[in-house]
This record gives sequence, C-alpha cells and structure tokens, in this order.
Amino acid sequence: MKNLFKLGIVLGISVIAGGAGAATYTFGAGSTSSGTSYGNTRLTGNLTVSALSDTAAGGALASAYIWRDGSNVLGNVNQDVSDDGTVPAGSSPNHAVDNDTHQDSLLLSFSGGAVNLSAFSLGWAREYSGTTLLGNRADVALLAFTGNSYYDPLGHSYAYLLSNGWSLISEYSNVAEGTNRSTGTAVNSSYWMLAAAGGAFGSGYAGAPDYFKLQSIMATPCVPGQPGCGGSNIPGVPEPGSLALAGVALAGVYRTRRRIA
Ligand SMILES: [Ca+2]
Ligand SMILES: [Ca+2]
Ligand SMILES: [Ca+2]
Repeated sequence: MKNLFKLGIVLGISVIAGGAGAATYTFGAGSTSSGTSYGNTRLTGNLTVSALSDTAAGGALASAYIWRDGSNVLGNVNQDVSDDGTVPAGSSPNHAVDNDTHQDSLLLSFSGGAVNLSAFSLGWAREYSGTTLLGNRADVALLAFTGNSYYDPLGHSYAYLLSNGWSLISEYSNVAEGTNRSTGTAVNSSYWMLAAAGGAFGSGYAGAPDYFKLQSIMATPCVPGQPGCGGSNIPGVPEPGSLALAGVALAGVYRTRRRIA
C-alpha cells in the first residue's frame, strides 16, 4: 500500500488505496477531463468515465456530457436539449444522471485488468413523485460487461446490451446521498455502468424519477479464481515487487522530465 500511495503522489491521481488492494476513486483536482462537449471523459488513475443516454433513434445510446459540479461529483447532460438542457451546465436538475424522460448512465472503463466494483457513493441524490420530493435518495442500476469480446455500447439500446454480454448486477433502491453503498457483487470486469434505475433494468423507476451525481467508487483489482478473472480478463494484480519497480520507474521518469525542463 505504501508503494501504491507513492505511485498516487507521483502521478497526482485521485485514487486512495484502501485495504486488500481496494482503491477509492474520486473526481477532484487530481482527475483530468478530456473534451468540452458531448462525449467528453473524466480520467482518474486507471479509470475513465464517460456519459451515455438513450437519446438516439429507437432508444439507442448516444454520447452525453459529463457535468462536474463544484463538489467534484459527476452528472450527465444528455443530447436531448428539451430534456436535459445544453452543455456545459445543463438545466437543473437534469444535469444529474437521471431517468426523467431519458435514461442516463455513466460508463466506467478500467485499464490494466478487471476489477470488482465493491461500493459507490452518491454526492447528491433526489427522488421525486411529480413535484413532491420523496427524499435525498435515488434508485441506481449497476451493470457489468461479462461477455467475451467487448464492444462500444454507443448505438445500442440498454435492452440490447443486456442480451449481448452485459449483465445487470443489481438495482439498488433508495440509495441515500452521501453514504457508501456496497454493491454486494463478486463479479470482476473492466467495464461497468452506473445508471438511473428502471426502464430496461427493471422496476426501480416506478414512476418516481431518480437523479444522482456520482461522488466516488471503490474498486479492487481482480483476484484470480473469482468470477470474471479468467480468459481475456486476466487480472492486473501487481506483485508488491513489480509495484515497487513501477514506482521507481515512474520516479525516474519524473526526475528525467525535471532535468529536461
Ligand atoms: Ca441528465
Ligand atoms: Ca433527463
Ligand atoms: Ca425511482
């Protein structure tokens, strides 16, 4: 962990190593953004987040805009301007990940091997019935790619994804704002999706729209023998020795760059 911590400092990433290889990913100053319109991404450590919504013809997924507010939480402004507003800010409250009119999601892509997504936290959450606020909570769906050959989900409906390699891990109802929600799954994958619940995923919407902004996720590198750790998903679990070497190598790069500068 000590080396992981050093690695984080060297890279300036917003990943905090926890016990048993778990890392908490946040989206503050140490994370970086790419792009200023639909299809932009946010990178933190080995995690790239992008935004999707079913705004294309036939409910197919189109790219959306990751909106990050002053609390460093991630929302989603989709391409239906009459629904979610316009980039970059969107119209409140539809700059959240929501299932009001269209179903928004955040795609989580990990480089370097499969991970177990063990928990997530919403920095802001609302559920409404009409104009009545039911609570600072949201119903959330979690999906993982468990197929053999990954493909870009753009252009496909959520229902298509569920029949073609993606699995619904669970719907979590009434996830309270500001709490860490355990996913309870043993699945490992390099590709995960957090979506506003309901629609193709089940009953979580239940007529009461959900709105949330993602604060953090906790993920653990794949442990051999766990589901999703075989075949093409060979885990990227670094040995302590190789981590130390990586730290030394990165420190070397850093020094070299400083000398060049
Ligand atoms: Ca939205
Ligand atoms: Ca919406
Ligand atoms: Ca709901």
